Parts: sequence; C-alpha cells; structure tokens
Amino acid sequence: MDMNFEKLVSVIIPTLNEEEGIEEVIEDIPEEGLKRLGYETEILVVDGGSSDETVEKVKEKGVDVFQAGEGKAEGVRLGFKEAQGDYVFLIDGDGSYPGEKIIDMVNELENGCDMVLGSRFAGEIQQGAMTTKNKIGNKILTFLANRLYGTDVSDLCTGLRGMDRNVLENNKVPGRGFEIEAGIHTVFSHENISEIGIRYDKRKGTSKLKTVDGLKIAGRLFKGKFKKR
Ligand SMILES: Nc1nc2c(ncn2[C@@H]2O[C@H](COP(=O)(O)OP(=O)(O)O)[C@@H](O)[C@H]2O)c(=O)[nH]1
Ligand SMILES: [Mg+2]
Repeated sequence: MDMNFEKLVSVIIPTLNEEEGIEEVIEDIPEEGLKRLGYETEILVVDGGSSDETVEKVKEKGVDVFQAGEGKAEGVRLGFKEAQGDYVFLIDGDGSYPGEKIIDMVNELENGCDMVLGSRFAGEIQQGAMTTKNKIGNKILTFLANRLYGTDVSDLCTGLRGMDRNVLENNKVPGRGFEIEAGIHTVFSHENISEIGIRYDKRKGTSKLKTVDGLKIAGRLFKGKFKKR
C-alpha cells in the first residue's frame, strides 16, 4: 500500500527537564496496537529548553525533538504546527499518564468525536499522584469551564487528550504556559467532546506547575468567553 494512504496518529510530548520519565513515556506509546488499527505513529517531542539529559535521551530513541519557545503552550503550538496526523494527541512527558489508552481514544475519535479527554477524575488517581490543593483547583477550573462554555467534561486540565486535526488547523489555540489546556477547551467547546477514564500515576521528576498558574488558567477561561481575541 502506498504510504500516502496510511492513516497517521501524531503524539506530541511537551518536555522541560523530564530526563527521568521521558524514555518510559515514549516506550508506552502503543505503536504496534495503532498499526493493527491501520495507523502509522509519529512522535514529536517539543522541548522548552531542558538543561538536563531530556533531549539526548529522546534523540537516542530516534524520536524527533523540536526546540520550542518558553512555556508549555509554545511547545504545544509548535507541535500542532508540525504534526501531520489525522488525529493529534498530547501526552505529558513525566510518566503520569497511561500512553496505552491512546488505542481506546482513537476508537472514540473514529466514532465521531472531535476531542477525547483522558479523564483522571472519571478514572483513578494513585496515592500521592495529585496534592489535595491541585485536586480542588482542578475541580474548580473544570466546573468553571463547564459553566462558561456549556460543556460537560470532568477533567479540564488533563495532560492526555486526542484531537481531530481539522479543528486545530482551522483555529488558533490561545493561551500561555499552562493555560494551553484551557485554550484548547475554548476552541473545542463548540465541538463534540468525549472522555474515557484513565489512571493517573505519580510523576517522575519535579512538577513545573505553580499555584499562580491556576489563576492564569481561570483568567484564560474568562478571556476566551468575554473578550474578542
Ligand atoms: N515545552 C515545554 N514543556 C513544558 C514546559 N513546562 C512544563 N512542560 C511540560 O508540560 C508537562 C506538564 O508539566 P508538569 O510540570 O507535569 O505540570 P503538572 O502535570 O500540571 O504538574 C510536562 O511534560 C512538562 O515537562 C515548558 O516551559 N515548555
Ligand atoms: Mg505532570
């Protein structure tokens, strides 16, 4: 079969100093399972200037690394620009999300949704994987997103999601840094969103998220709703 007729799944991994988890994240992407569904897999690591061994480890695995500007959002947007897949996935590079779930998520997208979330709150959160403060923050932000945008999701900020590339091509995704998931929500709120429950594990390495980011995410949700971009 001509390569041009293969279906393609892109998996974007944003990284900043994830030398402890990145290899495992790449290994857990179910390329074989996707092949059985008829998809080639393209992995894109978008790095925000790691000072540890992240980039070397990714290259050793034969995976492409793109150098992005500062902040998670710049990395993700660069990934969106480079990704060629029919479906575009995002997964954090810290080992906290189950890559094997991409198979079930592709099924959801094939069944007609435009974005599928891997929901931690509809799944299970392992002991020590999320602080109580972050749990409350995530719940409040998710509630706010649903109230403002008329959606019904259970995990706004999840770091594992799959999207139809057509929607990404036709819309600019707004937001800086950790606002990116809220920015994606503002774009997909007019589309068909589904979710599957996932297990959330304790991350490898250290979190980059700060308390103030929660406020910025809320700000992004309000801006997207009430301000012309
Ligand atoms: N490219 C890029 N990725 C980032 C940046 N900051 C964080 N990340 C990545 O975004 C993902 C989520 O960050 P993390 O610190 O785990 O946040 P949390 O999961 O919300 O606690 C991880 O894979 C990080 O390596 C950045 O400035 N640039
Ligand atoms: Mg994390």
